[in-house]
Amino acid sequence: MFARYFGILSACCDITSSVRELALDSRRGRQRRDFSKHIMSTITRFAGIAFFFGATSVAFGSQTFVESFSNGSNVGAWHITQMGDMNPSTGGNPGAYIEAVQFGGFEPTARTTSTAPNPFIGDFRARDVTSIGIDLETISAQFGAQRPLTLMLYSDNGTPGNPNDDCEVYVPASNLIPQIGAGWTSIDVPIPEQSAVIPSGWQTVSCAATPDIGWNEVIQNVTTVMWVYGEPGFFYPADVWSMGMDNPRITSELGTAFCSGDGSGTACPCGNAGAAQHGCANSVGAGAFLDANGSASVAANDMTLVASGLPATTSTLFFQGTTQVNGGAGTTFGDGLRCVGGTIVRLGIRTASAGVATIGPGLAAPGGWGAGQNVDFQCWYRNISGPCSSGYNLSNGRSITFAP
Ligand SMILES: [Ca+2]
Ligand SMILES: [Ca+2]
Repeated sequence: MFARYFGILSACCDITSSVRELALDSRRGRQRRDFSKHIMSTITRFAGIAFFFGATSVAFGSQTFVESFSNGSNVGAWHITQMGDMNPSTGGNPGAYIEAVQFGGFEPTARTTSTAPNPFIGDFRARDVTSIGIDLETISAQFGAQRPLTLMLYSDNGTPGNPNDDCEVYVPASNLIPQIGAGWTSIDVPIPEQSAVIPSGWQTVSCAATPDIGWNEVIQNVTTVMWVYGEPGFFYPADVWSMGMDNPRITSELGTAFCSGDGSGTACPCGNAGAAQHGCANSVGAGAFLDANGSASVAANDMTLVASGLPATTSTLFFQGTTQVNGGAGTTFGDGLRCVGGTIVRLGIRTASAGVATIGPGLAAPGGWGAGQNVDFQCWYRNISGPCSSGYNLSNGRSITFAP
């Protein structure tokens, strides 16, 4: 039965191609502080960075870039005091880290200083950035500090020579900065980058336009990331600090969802629209979601495909193609949309467990990917009691451009 349906699938040939590429758009920034507003607290603390590296995680498709500072590496040019920073090889979390000792200041800040394209800055919305994190340690201070940590995203708004249109958004932590002698503290903040309005708990600083416009400006063109010891709008006494930073990190979705049953493309066959980025609704909810974990590296060959929102124990066929059907909008097929066309490769059939099916890693050989190649993925699954009574449905598509 699978083969029969898949025969229909692979026989279809409405082909257009849409290659999506990440665009890192960064420009030279200028630091400016003009804090004026009180704030709320929404930073979410996870147990630690192990959260992001859990190989068995299936709920969050993602890739995380981490700067460990080993062997002198410092992507993004992270600094605390810039000129006075050191790079010890031990004592970090673990290994090497950035340390600044006995420096005076009101609000110590760990920040990126490179405006050349790098993983920490750019268009967070286009890249589907989902969280930013860091490990911080307060080694010593004269007075100590009872103040929150704040994540700030700064944009020069595309005009590095004109500070008048610069804009910042920030969200403070509910927790305080790492206390003296408490060791390393890991903090991760979700980034609601798809929100069209400024998310709850976030504020803007110095933006010329409304907070919603400022949010959209910054999130699509971040030129500096800052972790600030303090809360905007408050005054703090100068102190003499020793502190360290390690593992600044940024997590984004792997690949780009397309051909979703959420109304953004072709309408679902029987009015069964799904949730944002998901496939069309099925018998158990708002559609299946195809995501990817691992990396887009062909050499690492560690990408896995994860389909969630499936009927509990359904059979799921993962497949790939070379083109996106109907310009990426898809065409109706069964209870869902057919998204992937061109040269089809079946990657395998998996039985879902609790509505989740996973395939990979090790897919590079069967998939035949090469560096620079864009591949489109989708999954097809049985849904006997589905809303349109065809007996089967599909996930959203996911487009991934592979790297060496
Ligand atoms: Ca380290
Ligand atoms: Ca500017």
